[in-house]
Amino acid sequence: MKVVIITPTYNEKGNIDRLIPILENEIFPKIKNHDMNILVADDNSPDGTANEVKKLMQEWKNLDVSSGERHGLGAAYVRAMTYAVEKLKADVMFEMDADFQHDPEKIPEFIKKIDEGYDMVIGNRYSNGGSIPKNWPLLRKLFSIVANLFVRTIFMKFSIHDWTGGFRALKKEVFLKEREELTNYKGYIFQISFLQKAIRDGFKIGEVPFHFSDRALGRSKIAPIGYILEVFKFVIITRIQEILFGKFGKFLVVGGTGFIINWAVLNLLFTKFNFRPEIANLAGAALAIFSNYNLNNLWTFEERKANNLGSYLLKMLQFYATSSFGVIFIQTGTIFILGSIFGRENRLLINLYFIIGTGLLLIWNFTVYNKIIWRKEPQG
Ligand SMILES: Nc1nc2c(ncn2[C@@H]2O[C@H](COP(=O)(O)OP(=O)(O)OP(=O)(O)O)[C@@H](O)[C@H]2O)c(=O)[nH]1
Ligand SMILES: [Mg+2]
Repeated sequence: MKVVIITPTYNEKGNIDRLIPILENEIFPKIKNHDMNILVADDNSPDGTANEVKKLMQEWKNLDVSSGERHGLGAAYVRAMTYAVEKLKADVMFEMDADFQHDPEKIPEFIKKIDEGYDMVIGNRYSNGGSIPKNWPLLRKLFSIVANLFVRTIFMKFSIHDWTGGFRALKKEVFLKEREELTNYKGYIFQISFLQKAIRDGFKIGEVPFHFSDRALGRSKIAPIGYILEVFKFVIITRIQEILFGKFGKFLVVGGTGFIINWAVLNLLFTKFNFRPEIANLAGAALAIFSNYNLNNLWTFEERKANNLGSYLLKMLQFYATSSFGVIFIQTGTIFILGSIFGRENRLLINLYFIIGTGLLLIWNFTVYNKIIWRKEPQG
């Protein structure tokens, strides 16, 4: 397997001078079964980092540099990973900072995880023995921890602890699949975005805990306030899109078609066939629930749909029961409770109760559909 360690640099001359010999002389000899290489992703650093690398390239044939204009960390990674895959024929790539915050001694552990079948392996600073620098100011520690907790919570992905770090190993397939979209994330946000897309597409993610040291030499390139805002915006927007264009969005569309069916049948039976409106509505609602059930089964929960007649009928029974319970106890119950507290005189208030009740009904229905009727079967 050809492994390329990509290290992005902007004015890291003093660090890269030390990092390369350490990798070449101390780390690579320990890794016997893989072809180890280094690619420095430099953005025309004014301190001459690239020239330094070129000098070292005369000594080591497995060392290369990808130079370009500075458009941010993410842009540098996309450029260098493209070079690594297309020119160097890499099978596996590493992301690793040049400033010794990422302990090179950990590289074999990442490779072991890749060998075990993980597609992307994430360095983890927040659990199982991973840590951040003790001497960091409290505010920086707090930000680092809170930001990662925030991402995990909003994405509801608690099993992955470190979203913002840049010590990672990944198979080339992960990069090739996500490359197109990643060109939109040019700065540090590249890291969260890459991981989120890899998870979304079902790649297998592993973690390696490590101690994140303080920067050895040189200056930090990150602009904290801008980055915090970017993280916040990315995570919130991505989550809303996931919800609206995911199962919940489909569920809402199905609900909308049910509403139209209910309304159309009520009007048809009432005006053309002289049914009593109550009976016409019950017929419309029953048909709407039937249609909702089938659309949810075939579309919203497509990959968990009933696979035989027994399960189709059982799910349908559960669906009718859930829907009726929701309308009677959740939606109507909300209107009753709010009416008892705030009064029933005002039409505007009644409509407000209806909207709140319907909102709760939607949450109730979706939760039962998702967690009970069409629950994910445990894997394995
Ligand atoms: N090519 C390139 N590399 C960059 C850019 N910005 C940062 N880097 C490199 O990316 C790595 C991480 O950046 P750092 O500035 O160390 O960010 P940080 O680790 O969050 O901050 P510190 O803890 O202060 O070091 C370093 O090796 C930087 O030289 C960039 O725009 N282009
Ligand atoms: Mg750093």
